[in-house]
Amino acid sequence: MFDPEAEGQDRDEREALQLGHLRALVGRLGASGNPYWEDKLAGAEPDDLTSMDDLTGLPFTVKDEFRDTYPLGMLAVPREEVVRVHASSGTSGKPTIVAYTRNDISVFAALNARALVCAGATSADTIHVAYGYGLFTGGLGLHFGVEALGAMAVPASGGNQPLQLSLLADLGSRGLCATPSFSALLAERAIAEGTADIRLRYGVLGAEPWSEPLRERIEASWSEVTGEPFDACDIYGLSEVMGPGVAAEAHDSKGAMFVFDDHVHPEIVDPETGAPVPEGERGELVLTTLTREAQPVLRYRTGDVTRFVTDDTPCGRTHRRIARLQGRVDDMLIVRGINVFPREIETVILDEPGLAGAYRIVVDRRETLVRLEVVAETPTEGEDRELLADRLRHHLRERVRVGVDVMLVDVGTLPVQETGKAQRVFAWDAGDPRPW
Ligand code: DLL
Repeated sequence: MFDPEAEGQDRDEREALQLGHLRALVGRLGASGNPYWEDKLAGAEPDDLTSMDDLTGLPFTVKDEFRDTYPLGMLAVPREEVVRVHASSGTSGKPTIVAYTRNDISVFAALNARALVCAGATSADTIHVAYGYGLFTGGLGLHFGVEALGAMAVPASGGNQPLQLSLLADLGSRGLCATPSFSALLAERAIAEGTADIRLRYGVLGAEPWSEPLRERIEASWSEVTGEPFDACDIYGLSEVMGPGVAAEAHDSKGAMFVFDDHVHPEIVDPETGAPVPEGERGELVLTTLTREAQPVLRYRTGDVTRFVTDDTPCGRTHRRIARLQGRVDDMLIVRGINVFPREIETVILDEPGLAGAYRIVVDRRETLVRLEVVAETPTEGEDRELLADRLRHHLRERVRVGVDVMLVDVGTLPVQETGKAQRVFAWDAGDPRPW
């Protein structure tokens, strides 16, 4: 562990700590002099909070509030105390700006250091950071985490695969921080080119949804490159709350992530009603920043779908765990009344050995009745390709419970995406060309 005292803290003690932080937060927000916070708190006082359950008496925060107060209307400290901003690229309109005080940056770094250690990092390691550097929180977030750990950071950022592979080999990096899709691309290229001397042992992979079969594929590919085992571990976070390092998976208890809940408190609610879901059921993750100074959020609706997991873990960390993310409330596809998560489709595609791995999901909305199509690359040809398409159609129907059309194309047909989050789902509206 990076911070054994905090990460292994007794649960009752942690709850007392959380409550203390929450009360202090409400006190600070009330005294901030910012009308946004006065409205939000609607007179709530620290003394109203006697247990963490009382948090549910406070209102939710939604993404639009960042837009409405753009750029810095949610600040809870004087502007002079802000030492950095990041921004998330929203799909339309202005980006969301997030601000940090010096202390926020040091917590951000420490939580990323925890996430790195969860994946197997030590202070002696060289760690290659291939998340984008800049306004995106991924590059600088993990970078400061590597430095807080005392390891050596290689700030490679995204793109330029040949340079990335030679740096990985020359500097002997043991850790790779990247999106899962970019990590898969790099590993496949290293295999194709027979790059020697890569010594990677673990990945800290996140920023986009990824399935278990993609994990298996990434682990097997890097193992093929290095001849040693590789742990691909998940890391979760979002700009509005801080960036990466909100939650992370440990290499010895994969499948669920520890939420660093001494700083960020998780709830899981029914996305329709906002009420807490019964323990262990799937719902929308809601996060409260307990210690953030510059721009805290109270009960932020992440839009991400997960559930609490209570299995025992061998490492001694006592944080609450959440299942790896299922998808987003808003990118859940509703096809002929059935809810479909793109990740379930990915699971079927990557489980099929005849496919090359690259794929797109097309939501064809040209007619009233929405049609779902999977376009996937395969090296097979002729009759074998027909058989493969039939098998895939059958497995998709079994898994997602709606008919999915399948179109198989030659390897190299779909455009390769080297930077940013992988885009897998494309809408096809009337009048548009085919979306690739
Ligand atoms: O993606 C922060 C980050 C950087 C996380 C590097 C992990 C690694 P945003 O750009 O604000 O921040 O996007 C946040 O991305 O609400 C999720 O929908 C999605 N997301 C992030 N991590 C994961 C993950 C960064 N591990 C949004 N699995 C979130 C699935 C993820 N989805």
